[in-house]
Amino acid sequence: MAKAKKTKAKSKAKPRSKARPKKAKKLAATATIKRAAKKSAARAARGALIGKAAPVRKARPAKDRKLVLHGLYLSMPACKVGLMLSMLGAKWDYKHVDLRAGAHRAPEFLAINRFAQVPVLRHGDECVVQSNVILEYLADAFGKFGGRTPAEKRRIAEWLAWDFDRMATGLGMTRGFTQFFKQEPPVVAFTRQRGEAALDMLDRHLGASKFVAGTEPTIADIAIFPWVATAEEGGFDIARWPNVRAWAERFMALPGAAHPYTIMPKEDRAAA
Ligand SMILES: N[C@@H](CCC(=O)N[C@@H](CS)C(=O)NCC(=O)O)C(=O)O
Repeated sequence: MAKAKKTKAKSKAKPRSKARPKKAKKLAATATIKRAAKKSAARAARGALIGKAAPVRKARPAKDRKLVLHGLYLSMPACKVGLMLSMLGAKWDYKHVDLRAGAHRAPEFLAINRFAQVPVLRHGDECVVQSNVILEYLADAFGKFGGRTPAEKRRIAEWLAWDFDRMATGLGMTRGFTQFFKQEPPVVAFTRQRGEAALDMLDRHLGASKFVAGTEPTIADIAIFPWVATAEEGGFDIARWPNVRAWAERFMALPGAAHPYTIMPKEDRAAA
């Protein structure tokens, strides 16, 4: 009889343990999460009661955090960042990214830039991508070239948006199609016309403004300058736009400013 009971108990227990593991695991996990949440809420409450705030780590000053630019000297978006670093007087390491060899599609590069493009800027623990976003980031971090008032910052942001809309697709693409990726003539004619229209607009504006966003140089100038400095490689003769040319000369005279190819290393470099 006892044996029969045991067998019955066994046969009952078996299907239950077979059917439940997933559900049981889920329930156990939920219980663990709930317990952890309760514990941390209690900890926070205790801290609040005795006036203890969670410890806040003070960030080191921007100039003391290591800067590493991942780029390619032929890439004007990367050159914008090199130019900014140079004008900030910052020390920066440089990592050459060989786009032709597909280095930007390697898993370790994708881990720092999901868009698989140069530039990437590492600044201490931060990793920033998209050239104009990097310029804004650096202007904030170093308190230079970013404008002072909300109105100035907004004006600069307008120019940064225009820069990518017209300078990159006009001057940048025409240079790219002329030098690196040959395209059919109608495609090049389209981007060339776009570049010329952008230079017409910029020339009118610079006839009445010392720098792009006003009387002082800002990241708007830093974003636009590399396209103008290399415009000739796309077949644009900047002499046709005298105000742009005069502005480029004014810009080049600023401390740390130079032609992008002078500033950008061609291989890996550690800060001096
Ligand atoms: N909007 C991006 C554009 C960057 C970009 O176009 N980078 C090019 C080099 S100029 C690149 O990495 N191309 C590789 C690819 O797209 O496969 C930025 O401003 O950073």
